[in-house]
Amino acid sequence: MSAPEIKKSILDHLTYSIGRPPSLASKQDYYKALALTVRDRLQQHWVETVQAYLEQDLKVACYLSAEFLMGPHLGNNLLNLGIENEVRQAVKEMGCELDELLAEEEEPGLGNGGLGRLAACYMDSLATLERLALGYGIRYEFGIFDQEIRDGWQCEITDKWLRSGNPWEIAKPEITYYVNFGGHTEYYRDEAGAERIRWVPDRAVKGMAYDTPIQGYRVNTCNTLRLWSAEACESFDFQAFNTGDYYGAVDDKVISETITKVLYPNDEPEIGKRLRLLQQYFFVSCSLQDMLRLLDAQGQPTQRFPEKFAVQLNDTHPSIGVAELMRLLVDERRLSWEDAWDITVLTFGYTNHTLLPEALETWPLPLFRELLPRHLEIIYEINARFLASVRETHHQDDEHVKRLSLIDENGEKRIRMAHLACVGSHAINGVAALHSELLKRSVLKDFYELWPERFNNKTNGVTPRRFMALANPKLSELITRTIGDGWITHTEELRMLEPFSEDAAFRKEWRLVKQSNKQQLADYILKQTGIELDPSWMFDVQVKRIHEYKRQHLNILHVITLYNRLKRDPKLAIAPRAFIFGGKAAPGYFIAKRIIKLINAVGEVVNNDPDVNKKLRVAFVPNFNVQNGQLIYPAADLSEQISMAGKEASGTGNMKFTLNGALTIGTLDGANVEIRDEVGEENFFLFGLTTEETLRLQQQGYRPYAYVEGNSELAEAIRLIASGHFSHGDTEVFRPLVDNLCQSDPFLVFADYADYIACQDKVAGVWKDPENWTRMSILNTARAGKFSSDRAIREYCDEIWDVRPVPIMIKDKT
Ligand code: GL2
Repeated sequence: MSAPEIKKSILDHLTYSIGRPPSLASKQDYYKALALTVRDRLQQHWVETVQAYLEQDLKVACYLSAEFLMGPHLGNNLLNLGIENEVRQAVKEMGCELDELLAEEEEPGLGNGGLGRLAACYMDSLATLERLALGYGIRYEFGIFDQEIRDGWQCEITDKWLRSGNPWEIAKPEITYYVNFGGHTEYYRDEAGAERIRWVPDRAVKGMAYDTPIQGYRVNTCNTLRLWSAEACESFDFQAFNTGDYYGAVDDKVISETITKVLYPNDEPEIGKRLRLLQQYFFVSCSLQDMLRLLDAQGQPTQRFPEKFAVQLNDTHPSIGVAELMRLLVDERRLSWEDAWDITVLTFGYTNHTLLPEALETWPLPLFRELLPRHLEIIYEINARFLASVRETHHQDDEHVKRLSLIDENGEKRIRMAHLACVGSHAINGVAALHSELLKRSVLKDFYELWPERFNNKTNGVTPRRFMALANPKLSELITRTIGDGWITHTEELRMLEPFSEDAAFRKEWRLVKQSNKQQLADYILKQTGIELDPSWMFDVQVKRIHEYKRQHLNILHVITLYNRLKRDPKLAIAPRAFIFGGKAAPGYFIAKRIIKLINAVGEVVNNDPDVNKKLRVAFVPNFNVQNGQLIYPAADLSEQISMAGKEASGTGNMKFTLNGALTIGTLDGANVEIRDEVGEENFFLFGLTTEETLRLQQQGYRPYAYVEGNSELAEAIRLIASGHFSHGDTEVFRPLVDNLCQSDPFLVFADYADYIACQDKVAGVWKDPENWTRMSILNTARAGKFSSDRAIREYCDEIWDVRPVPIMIKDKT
């Protein structure tokens, strides 16, 4: 597509789609007209991709996820189509700057963090690797809240991402499904006289599809992200309307539409809310009905379902799908239980994303019975057959059987969704080597002993398109100029950079790129916070959700330690550092919100104290999201991956930093272990207890206060926080945090403090030798190829889904 063609299309869209003469058009209008221009192009690829699916007997990967954290579409689509230069020129001729139009896009924040962003990276890789795929999820009207910082505290602002419309999606009112809730079940006799069960629901909502095209990088494959939006079945209950109950009549509509209103903003812990279960069932039912419709449309028998669809459960959130597919096959399609079960298990794969016990989803039985009475019966039946087979073939004792059961009978009875997912899937995986091993040893041990062959590891990955080529154009240009552009789709080629780590001229260019990225971030931070950062300082960055296990408070204890050292001796020669934090806390997470307040409070004191602020600064970047993440990862020197060992399933931010040449200070947790293996232990700053050591320490009876007594720097830091030094004399505000650490410290912050500080001192030493630091930085990028989502998706496709590449030909390029 040439610049003149693009220009013409933008003008056409201004006139015909938006209805504004160019002289009156705002930046937002231009952005939309450009987005529609790009979308037209995607649609051509999309039609050909769908055509290929219809003409050939192909298998599709269906990724079921309650979250898709896509990030802005425009920049990514221009990159993947390879038309950025033409577009830049076209809009310039119309008096616009492309960067200004890019800034007009509201980020679709339909996810909380790593899990939702992983789904988005996987969609990018599936299309780029030319694998047919459908992403199925929820079109939340309000995504993750916008975070503002007021007086150091997090404030949550409703995310109205749809307020100016969404040019990337296409509403498909013809693709709708009914989803039932509530009511009861009853026996009846079918035409042949056989006794069957039917569900008599007392409510229904309609799910409508909104499709977003997902374009692969420089290929013709364009897949679909299909998000479901809930609507009332009828606008009014006319019965109620006619009898004068107007408000009662709209009530049903209001309740139905509530289902997809808002994303639950909790990153990990279980919430157990009724509306959340409704959301899960709603999108899963729509998605499975959609697959069955596609199967029928191709004239395929139901038995072929697993040959046509590989359905991946992104955590347990969609795991009700196991019971729903059984219901659709047995009740609606009248398959035998045995046939339906074979189909179900062959179809599903389950990815576990967390070991945190409080995050493992369970639903109270009464709630389940009230909303999904038929599914409860089906789960009972699955459980009865499963436990009978366990008793029979594995001779398990009662205790064992109890532990395996889909129903937790300790206290209030609850359905264990992870167990349902395990029983209903032929493949079960963790998201990093360590995590997959720990799964087998802890939460899923009994299932591993039963079916070791179902367990496997799929280490996470991130897309190098968005997180390198798009986010870090300068580094990408340097790399491409040096080793060619093959790395964008074959990140293992980054290895070719290794010898250049010994080339002083190359190192200088590498440093200049980093410097320029840091300047850009410093400008952004100044604008957002008023805090000035010097790009020649070390940028020490921790961005991720705020959670105790991720230990942002360990990081801030290091800041306070350096502050104390400088206060004691203002002439102390320490390497100047900017500590940059970012991340949202779940609105109801009391301690996490106090950690944000502490970071800002320490920042206020440090940044305003002339004794220290020439060597230390602290900035909290508000509203960490995909968009500003793209500014942050390329500007980091040091990546903080300091979770307590055994708690972070994988992490994916760690990979984004490494690919962009940051060095990591980290524990042996999640994918850090593999990052260190790849980049070499000499290029990684390791500290902290191992998983085994944390378990041992906690078993022995951990006494956090002993560590305070044994370490004067730690004692001083804690004393300062407690004394109100960072809170204008207020000794109450941080008391819950201090008490929690001193009395229980569930994530072993104190136990790891001394080793962390020693390691940070080592970091500071290495930083003093810029040539060596740069050498290490280059080697980090060069050896991080494994962490591309392309590698991860190839493994899923080859080892779990059996989904092959299908090159798409464009027949009629007009
Ligand atoms: C998470 C894990 O915490 C994180 O370590 C992992 O990288 C991602 C993706 O696999 O999944 N699990 C989870 O519930 N959330 C995550 O980010 N929210």
